[in-house]
Amino acid sequence: MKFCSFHTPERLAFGILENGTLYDLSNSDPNTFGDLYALYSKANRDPAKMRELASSAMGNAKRIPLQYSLLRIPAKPAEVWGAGVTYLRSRQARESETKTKGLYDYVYDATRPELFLKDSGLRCRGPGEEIGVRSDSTWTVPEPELTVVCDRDAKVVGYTIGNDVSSRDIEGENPLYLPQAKVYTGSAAVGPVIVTPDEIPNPHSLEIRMNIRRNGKESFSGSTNTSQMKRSVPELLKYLKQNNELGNFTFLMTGTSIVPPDDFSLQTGDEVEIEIEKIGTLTNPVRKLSG
Ligand code: DO4
Ligand code: MG
Repeated sequence: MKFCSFHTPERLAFGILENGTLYDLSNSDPNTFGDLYALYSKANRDPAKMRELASSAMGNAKRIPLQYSLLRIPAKPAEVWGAGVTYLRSRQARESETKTKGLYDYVYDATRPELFLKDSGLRCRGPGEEIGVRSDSTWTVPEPELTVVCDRDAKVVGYTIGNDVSSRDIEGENPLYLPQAKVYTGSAAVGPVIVTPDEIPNPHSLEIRMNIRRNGKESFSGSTNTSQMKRSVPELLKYLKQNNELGNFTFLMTGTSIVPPDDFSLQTGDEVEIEIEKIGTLTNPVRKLSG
């Protein structure tokens, strides 16, 4: 089941995307279906019960043909976390960009993964919304990442697509600048839907593709598969939840393995399209920030 949020002429609706149709569940019963959290609470935090409630409401739901521009962020993240250097390709890219050699080689092989707080819920964008490039960065790239949505016990609620937009020049200058390279206005995007785990029994075999368009033409494209990830989703969640209060719903980006060439940097007007098998496509325009 693919949960989503979308605009209707009346309000922001919550529902399901199935075969090109949006089912407006909140139209029938706003108490149960106001948003993903309302449904989750009504289902006593039981994912199977959530699906059961949602499927039984689909029959009476208002149906709207899908238009991508209607989609909004599928659920408000309590926080967005990132995992880093989970793929060999990321390790190579980080080691080549950094002045502090050896750190990323170390973390790739270490028992403890790299986890960082990407956003407290303020800076994360949904489908179609602008992602940012810092005004003081000359080398900024998108990072297409399978993103896990979990509850406060780190139980998986679903999967979505994440873009961990990052300033490679700032992190490359000094690893202690990581928060500035990773956390700023429009530095994250997630969506367009949250897919329940029954549709993705194995998150470690999903194709990921990224396309960047500039002036109407493809300027970069690349692909990978989550089977290349060194860490597992349960392993990352285990570290995320240890001695750490989590909110409903915490989004965890699981790391990148698609890296554009070193002379590529995002600029205003670019459009980043990330597709993950069984989830869909997340598209965001880019804007260089001022100030
Ligand atoms: O250490 C930097 C983080 C790397 C990252 O975000 C990734 O591998 O996806
Ligand atoms: Mg990343």
